[in-house]
This record gives sequence, C-alpha cells and structure tokens, in this order.
Amino acid sequence: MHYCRNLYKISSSKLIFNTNSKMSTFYNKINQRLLTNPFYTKGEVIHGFGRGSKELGIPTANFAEDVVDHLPSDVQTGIYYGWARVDDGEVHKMVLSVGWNPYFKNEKKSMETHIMHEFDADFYGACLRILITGYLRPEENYNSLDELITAIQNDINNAKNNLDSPDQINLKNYEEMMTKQE
Ligand code: ADP
Ligand code: RBF
Ligand code: MG
Repeated sequence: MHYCRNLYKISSSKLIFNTNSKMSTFYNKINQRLLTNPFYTKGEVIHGFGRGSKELGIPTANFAEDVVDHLPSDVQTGIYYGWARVDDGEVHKMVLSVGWNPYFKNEKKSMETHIMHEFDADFYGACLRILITGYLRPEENYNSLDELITAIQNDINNAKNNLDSPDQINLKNYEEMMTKQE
C-alpha cells in the first residue's frame, strides 16, 4: 500500500443542499457550487519556495506540482477557504491560495494551505487532506509585502467567520475527511 498516494481526480460530494437560483454573480455562483459540491483533494506536504512565509506568521503547506497540475479546469486561481486535516489529526479551518502568486511573479502554479492551528512541529512529508468549501477573492498583486500580509490576515478573518456557519460546519464531517488515512 502506498502512503498518501497523491490524488489526481477531485471527487464530488454526495451532499445535497438547497440552491437559490437567484444568486447570479460569479462570487455567489462559485460559493453556492462549493457548498453543494466542495472540492476535495489530498497529497504529501512538500517543501515550497522557502520564502519565509513562516517568519511572516503565515506558514503555508505546499502540495506537489502533480496535484496542482491535476486540478480540474473549473478550479479558478484565487483565494479559497475550507477544512484541512494533517494525517489522522483533527480537522481545522484553513485558507488556500491557488495560482501564480503575482507578487512573487511565479512561473509555476502553486497550491498553498495555511491552517488556522498552532502545530507543535513542522509536518513535511505528512498527508494533507483539504476540502475547499468557499471562495474569497481573486489573486492580486500588491505594492508591498506589508499589503500582501494585511490582505492574507483579512482572508484568515473572513474564512474563520464564514466557517462558523452551520452549512460549513456540516461539511467538516465530509466522508473523505473522516476516514482513517492508511
Ligand atoms: P515552505 O516554503 O517550505 O512551504 P513555509 O514557510 O511556507 O515553507 O512553511 C510551511 C511549513 O510549515 C509546512 O509545510 C508545515 O510543515 C509547517 N507548518 C506549521 N504550522 C503550519 C500551519 N498552521 N499551516 C501550514 N503549515 C504549517
Ligand atoms: N500571493 C499573491 O501574490 N497575491 C495574493 O493575492 C495572495 N493571496 C494569498 C492569500 C492566502 C490566504 C495565502 C495563504 C497566500 C496568498 N498568496 C498571495 C501567496 C503568498 O504570496 C505566499 O504564501 C507567500 O509565500 C507568502 O510569503
Ligand atoms: Mg509554503
């Protein structure tokens, strides 16, 4: 058995929610879609760009290129939030950046998860499972690192609030997140 085989096909939820067809903006549409049908994926935590996100107080666990390359085409670049689980630990709130990090002019698309939890130690090599349940905003370029950090802290606050809603808490029990990781 492979430990934490990287997942290439993002599965769809069997959960059913009432949808409101009057919601029509892109933002509402994508959020309605994620609540009804969240994106689930998992993979090994690898070393990222080493830009010192941790020193900025926002460590981000990076997925390998092959997981990023296999995202379905309808997962647009941008900033998302949802639930995360490291190996068989507890399920925590997370924020996720998917894209090119314009501030750093990346040539490779990346997927970085910041988990809202204080861990005792790093977890490179661990299996990270994430469930993407909401969309916050597109990726932006910023004039300074300070502005980027302020934007990310704002994302973290918005995500924390949104994840307190009953629909979001429901998704915490998503089947693939609950099973034991072999
Ligand atoms: P890298 O460039 O290697 O991704 P970071 O500075 O972004 O380095 O730190 C990411 C690493 O920090 C993760 O791979 C993980 O091992 C560790 N880490 C500790 N706490 C967290 C957290 N709350 N969220 C995400 N990663 C964390
Ligand atoms: N990088 C950008 O260039 N533009 C962004 O708008 C942006 N938003 C982010 C939002 C979140 C929640 C996270 C976790 C990262 C974001 N990043 C963004 C990526 C950031 O550049 C990367 O994590 C750096 O390594 C931080 O030092
Ligand atoms: Mg990182």
